[in-house]
Amino acid sequence: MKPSAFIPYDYDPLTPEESLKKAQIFFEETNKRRSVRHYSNTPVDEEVIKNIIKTASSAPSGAHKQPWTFCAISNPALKKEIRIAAEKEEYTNYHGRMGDEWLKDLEKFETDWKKPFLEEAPWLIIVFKKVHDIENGEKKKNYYVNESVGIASGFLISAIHQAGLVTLTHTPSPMNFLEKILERPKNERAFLLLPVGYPEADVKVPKLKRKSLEEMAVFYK
Ligand code: IYR
Repeated sequence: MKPSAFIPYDYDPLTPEESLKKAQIFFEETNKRRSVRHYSNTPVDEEVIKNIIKTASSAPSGAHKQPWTFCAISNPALKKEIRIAAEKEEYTNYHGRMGDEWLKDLEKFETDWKKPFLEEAPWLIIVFKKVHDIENGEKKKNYYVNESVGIASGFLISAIHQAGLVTLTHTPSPMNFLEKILERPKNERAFLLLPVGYPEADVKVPKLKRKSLEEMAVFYK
């Protein structure tokens, strides 16, 4: 296949002042995002979910392979099946598989093996990574799959937040039950599960402190 033709970049220039203002505003908005574990049953329009997913798929990826599939689930029976299977794994995780240090690190989040949000949230988005592609029955390489799908998941979380919704990065482990329940093709592996919806009224989140710039960045001038 020939490389695609180059086209002019659709670029909207900003003044340095506008740039600073927008960077500050985006930080303030993004910094308000929190992982939320309790959802209201208020429905979310499928069109919103479609736009959120399109944003995620606009992320950069190795050789522009876009090695991902986003499964959006609102079907209550399917959500229930996923909850039952996730709780089975999480029960084992919380009763030995995670180990004492891990359980201690999680104490402040008050999580446990029960995952009601998997049924309460109006949508579950499950991100699958494609370890390789299949074209006409032939294996085709994908590159930097974990990095690419991780970046797309970041875009997804930002899009959810921008749309006034909340989510949580849920990683039941192992996650291969999702491939079976959703009958995904052999080249797809579950990467991340995100419940999406509105927060339950008066929901509380853990009191956390984010690292200061000095603690997490180094400038070489
Ligand atoms: N997957 C489990 C445990 C868990 C692990 C980490 I690291 C967290 O930050 C939170 C939870 C669960 O979802 O409960």
